[in-house]
Amino acid sequence: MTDAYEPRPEHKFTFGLWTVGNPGRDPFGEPVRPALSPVELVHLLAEVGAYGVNFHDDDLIPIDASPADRERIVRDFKKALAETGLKVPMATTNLFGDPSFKDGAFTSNDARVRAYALQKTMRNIDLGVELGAKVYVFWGGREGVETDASKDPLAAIHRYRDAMNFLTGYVKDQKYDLVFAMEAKPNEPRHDIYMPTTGALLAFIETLDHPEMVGVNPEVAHEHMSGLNFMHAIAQAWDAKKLFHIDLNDQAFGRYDQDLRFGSHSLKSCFFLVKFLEDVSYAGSRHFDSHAYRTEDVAGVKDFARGSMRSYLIYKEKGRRWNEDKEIQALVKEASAVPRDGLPELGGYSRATANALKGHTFDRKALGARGLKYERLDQLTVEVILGVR
Ligand code: DIG
Ligand code: MN
Ligand code: MN
Repeated sequence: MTDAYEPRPEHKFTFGLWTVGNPGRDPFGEPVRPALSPVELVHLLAEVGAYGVNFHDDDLIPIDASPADRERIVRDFKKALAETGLKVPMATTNLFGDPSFKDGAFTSNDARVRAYALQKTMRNIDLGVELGAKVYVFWGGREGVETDASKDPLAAIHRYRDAMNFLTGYVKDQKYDLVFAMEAKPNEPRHDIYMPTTGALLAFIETLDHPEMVGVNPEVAHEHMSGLNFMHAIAQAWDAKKLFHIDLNDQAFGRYDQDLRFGSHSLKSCFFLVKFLEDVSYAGSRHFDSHAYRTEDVAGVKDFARGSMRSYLIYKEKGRRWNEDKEIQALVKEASAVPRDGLPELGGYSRATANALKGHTFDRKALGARGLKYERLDQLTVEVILGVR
């Protein structure tokens, strides 16, 4: 069945090898699905209509692969990309799986681990660029503590900054066409992860040597874990010109990282997120960092991938309907259409404006008495989402 919600390359839907390749292991159970090879995963993503595939170094090349194995794997991966036309927009390093990173990578107390993390990252930056990546993601899943007795947070921040500065220096030295996107998460697997939110990362990025090379890769689930409004985080990143990538999925508030299929739980927040991305013409990848339920077989994994893209496109259509709904737009306009009351023109500071404002008489009671019709506006919004408008 083909309809308006079929994925096309211009939608830039991407998945990580680790998402559709997730075997269904969880803290309480063993894998339920066979391990698929990167080549099989590329063909699976092509079959469901994805635009691109992303990878951690270890997803593609096992950490203990021989040089000959590495060469064969990369050759076969490139062949599958050529056969399917799939792109590789993003790459990232697994600095969280191997036991050597158990106390962090860039922020580890062990200088040898910090150095190994730089080596591992540089090597995969090389491979990512070779495969066409233009964005390199940094998720500091192990950059944190179980006890603050173990690490001075200032030392951790300085080490993080040193690592990011070294790696932007490497990219400049190599003359790579590559930007970095840092991804926040408040906890899991560490008890507390440094720079826990997108907002915290936006502040950290400004302290780097080359902040122009570094943006953010916000993930729905990770802001939701902190009980935050994800679309607001995206808007702030967009305003700061730092939305270099995005991890789409879904998540119940206050739970462990569920990495649910996009749009499957928080319908209203996903609606406003997609509407925002489309309203501002976000041109980056729509990357799904999520996985199928543990109940699913490989056919179910394809359902998960198709559903992720289809839901995005349905929300996109709902956003268009909201933007074109005459009653909704009239209420939106009315909310800001207020009498001037002789109010001085606001804008940049001037002494004249300050004096006029200080001298102005406000009818505070009238300001507070005004009904804003947001109940009606939200009801109409919900009706668009539910498909009755
Ligand atoms: C977790 O949400 C992280 C890892 O999946 C990966 O390093 C990054 C890239 O999307 N997200
Ligand atoms: Mn996640
Ligand atoms: Mn992610």
